[in-house]
Amino acid sequence: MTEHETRADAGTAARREAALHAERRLTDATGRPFGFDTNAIHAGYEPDAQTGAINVPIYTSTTFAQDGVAQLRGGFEYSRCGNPTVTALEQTVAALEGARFGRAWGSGMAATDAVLRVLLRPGDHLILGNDAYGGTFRLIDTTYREWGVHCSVVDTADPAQIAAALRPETKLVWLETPTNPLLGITDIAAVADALGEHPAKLVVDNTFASPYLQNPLALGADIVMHSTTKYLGGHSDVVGGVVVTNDEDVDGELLFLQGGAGAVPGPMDAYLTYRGIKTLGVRMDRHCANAQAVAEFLAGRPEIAQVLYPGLPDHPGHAVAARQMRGFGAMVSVRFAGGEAPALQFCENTRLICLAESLGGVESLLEHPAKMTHQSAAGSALEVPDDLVRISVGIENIDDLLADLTQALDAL
Ligand code: P1T
Repeated sequence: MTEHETRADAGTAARREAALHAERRLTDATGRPFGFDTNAIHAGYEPDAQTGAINVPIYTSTTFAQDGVAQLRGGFEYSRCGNPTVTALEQTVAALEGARFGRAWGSGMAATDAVLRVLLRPGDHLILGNDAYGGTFRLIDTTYREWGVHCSVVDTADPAQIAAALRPETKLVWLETPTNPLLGITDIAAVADALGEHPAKLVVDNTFASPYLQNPLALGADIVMHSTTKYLGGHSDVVGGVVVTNDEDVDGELLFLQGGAGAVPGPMDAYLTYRGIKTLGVRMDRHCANAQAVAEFLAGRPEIAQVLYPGLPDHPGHAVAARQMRGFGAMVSVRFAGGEAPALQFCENTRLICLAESLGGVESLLEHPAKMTHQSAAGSALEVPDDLVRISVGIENIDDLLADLTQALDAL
């Protein structure tokens, strides 16, 4: 949408934009599709025609000169409604998710809010997984509830529960897989089947997997949301969100909201995220290998009652994860045999692994969800146990990580 188009024009604008975003996955001269890493590096941007700049410039311009009244030179008018650096990010994530359309937002929560605002009206109903980021639950349980939206919370690992919760006014099913923070796994294709002909949209928050490990659109999801603050950015230095879809009507509404409500990223933030994505594949390989080693190590420690990691064969979602993911991710949660006290103490005992919220950066972090990221879910169906510690396993030397975990457990 451009600054002066009305909401009704947004569909037309979306179709024009579609040409920019369509079929972003690249092929070589013979038509052979390039692999993930090649797309991550090249899909969003070609060297600048004028200067040959290998990297997308950080277009700090708020506005763009017009060749005549309402005649846009390069498709850009005003940076709230479109910016070339932001477009490079959107095209890259769309390519990596196999989507026609991608829209970037100022945070993951802004992306979530945009999807909810596009799909829901007062009196509507949505279905939410019983384990999800606390901020997602909080937004639905406050702003959207006050707006007259009804929510059913179900275990999305059991698609029959979703089918049973569907109502005529259900507009969307929102799920995470793996979930935050309990690392539950949902069979995305089975949920898409359970929805059948029901018009509710299936939305997957793919933040924990990243597009390198899982592509929900190919499994039947309608919309994929990412907090790019995590693995896509990858360096804990930029907050952002992206929504991708093949649904032109949904994308038209998202495009309208970008310009109409304005929760878009700035060009510097978009660039940092875009830059991070170039190394997503190599980072995720190391993240996954380190996480598997951390999970196996923790499973052998007497202080730990349970390790929640889909890469462990005894995880209830292991078989589904092995089928729908290319790796098991790098989030590992543990429940302490001694309850909350050792869990809290452990969080303060690690030295290399930093006590902090967030995840997906190169550095390992850990946190206590019940008192930190998921505090707003206390007393709800999404409440998390107080003996739980969540670890975002980074890409440091694995011996150093295991040594830190060892000393932190030994000191309990
Ligand atoms: O923080 P933000 O970029 O706004 O993204 C929100 C969000 C959405 N979805 C998932 C699965 C998330 O994990 C998050 C953010 N999560 C944290 C900050 C956290 O520590 O869990």
